[in-house]
Amino acid sequence: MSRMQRRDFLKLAGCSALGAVLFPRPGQSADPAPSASEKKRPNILFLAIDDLRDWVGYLGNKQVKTPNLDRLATRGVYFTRSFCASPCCNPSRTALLTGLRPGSSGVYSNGHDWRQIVPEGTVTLPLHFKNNGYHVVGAGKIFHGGLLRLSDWDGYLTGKGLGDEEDPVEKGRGKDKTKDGWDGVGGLRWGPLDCADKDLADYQSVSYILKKLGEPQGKPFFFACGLHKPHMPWSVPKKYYALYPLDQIEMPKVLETDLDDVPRAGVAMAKPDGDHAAILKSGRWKEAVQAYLATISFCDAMIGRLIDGFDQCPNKDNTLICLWSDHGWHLGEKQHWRKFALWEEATRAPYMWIVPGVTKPGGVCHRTVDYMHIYPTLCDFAGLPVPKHVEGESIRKLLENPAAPWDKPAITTWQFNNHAVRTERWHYIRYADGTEELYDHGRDPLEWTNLAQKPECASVKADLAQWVPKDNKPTPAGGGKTREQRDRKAKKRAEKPS
Ligand SMILES: [Ca+2]
Repeated sequence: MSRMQRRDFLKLAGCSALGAVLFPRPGQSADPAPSASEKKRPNILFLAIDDLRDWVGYLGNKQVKTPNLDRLATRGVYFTRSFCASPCCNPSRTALLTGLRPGSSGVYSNGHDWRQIVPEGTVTLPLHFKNNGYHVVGAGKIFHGGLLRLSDWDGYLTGKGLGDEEDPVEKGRGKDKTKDGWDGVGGLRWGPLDCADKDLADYQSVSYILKKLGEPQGKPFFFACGLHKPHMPWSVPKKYYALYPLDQIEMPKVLETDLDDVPRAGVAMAKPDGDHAAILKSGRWKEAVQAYLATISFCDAMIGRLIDGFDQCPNKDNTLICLWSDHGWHLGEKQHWRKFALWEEATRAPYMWIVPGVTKPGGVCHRTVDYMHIYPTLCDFAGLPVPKHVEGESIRKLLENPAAPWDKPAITTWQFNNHAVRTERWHYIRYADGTEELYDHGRDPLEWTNLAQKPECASVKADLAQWVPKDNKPTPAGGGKTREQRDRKAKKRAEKPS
């Protein structure tokens, strides 16, 4: 950047304090090569989406309408084989944000309070950036609901429904079906709402981050915006439902006998007698698919607002964007609904990076990555040391050149000692009881035929099994409940007349 460009940038930024970061102070060396501490560090816009599976236009889904995610994806590098560390909100986010895989932290489910469980000295991603001179601000769902630690942040948009509460009060989220405008089958909740976008919490999270982006910055910033949708309830303004007329919904391709070659441990995860049986009985499968699609498009509209606002932000040219969804979602494939399983639908999720000066527009990476690489990659770009406890490694080379060699599989863990290993061709699953599944994505992208028992696949399996995490902490005591949940339960019990 020339001196003139720097001056223009500062003027645009409306920020004299930033000069302290960019330029030597009087008395400091006039050497044009800045020292490490003076180097301009990139700002970070960290975007988390909840429960968005691979149903986005840019990954090839033909019916979903995601024009904003699609246009953002063209600006940098998007991944076609990106996988969560765990197919469940809390363990996925805890792994990504602490740098510890579920087996290393012992955080396996939504009830496990990471704040009580992770080893002492574990520094979260936001805290690490806060400790190293970044202005760290968040909104919405970054950590799983109720498990936010405010002291890790310089600022956070708090309040009911805005990321720090498990049960937000917003339209369509309440507990009363008639009054709160939702419908559904069993625990699957949805319904078109007669309200505006701004009545939903995600809208407020985006507005808050946009406001922050417009403010003068004295430090490099780390702004995190976590969108709740398309997490259930799939209750969004009715205009999003209107995008998907019921008679035009394309249903997921499902093989009725798909579970026949899945071991018992996998069938137990699928729970075919649960949500799927209820959906079949109700005859409302298509409506559920429509509702999920509508909610994705609402999420996409929020991403659109964010991009449009970001493009007006004075720091845009020195701000990298990292966008991820915490895991995928089943809509009846393998007679399974929701996440909570190790198959492709539950583990694959949208993931992209736009890094000024590093990624080139139109980059597509087909390498297998999981989210353990996010923490060290952000440290890499910010010039920060990577804390010792952080697993994973920087994917800078894939962002510079999406075709660069990469020999790491993506690894996903669900509950104690059940793991999936995904390479560009193979998907290997090993359950805690030792039973296995193996799918050849070269021939079977829908994972219908389990090859694990084929003698000719023994060596492939052995290669993949080497990647299965070996040291896995036991499930924490306490019935899988957070401390607050346990306290509440104990209080209730004490109040009960004997
Ligand atoms: Ca099958």
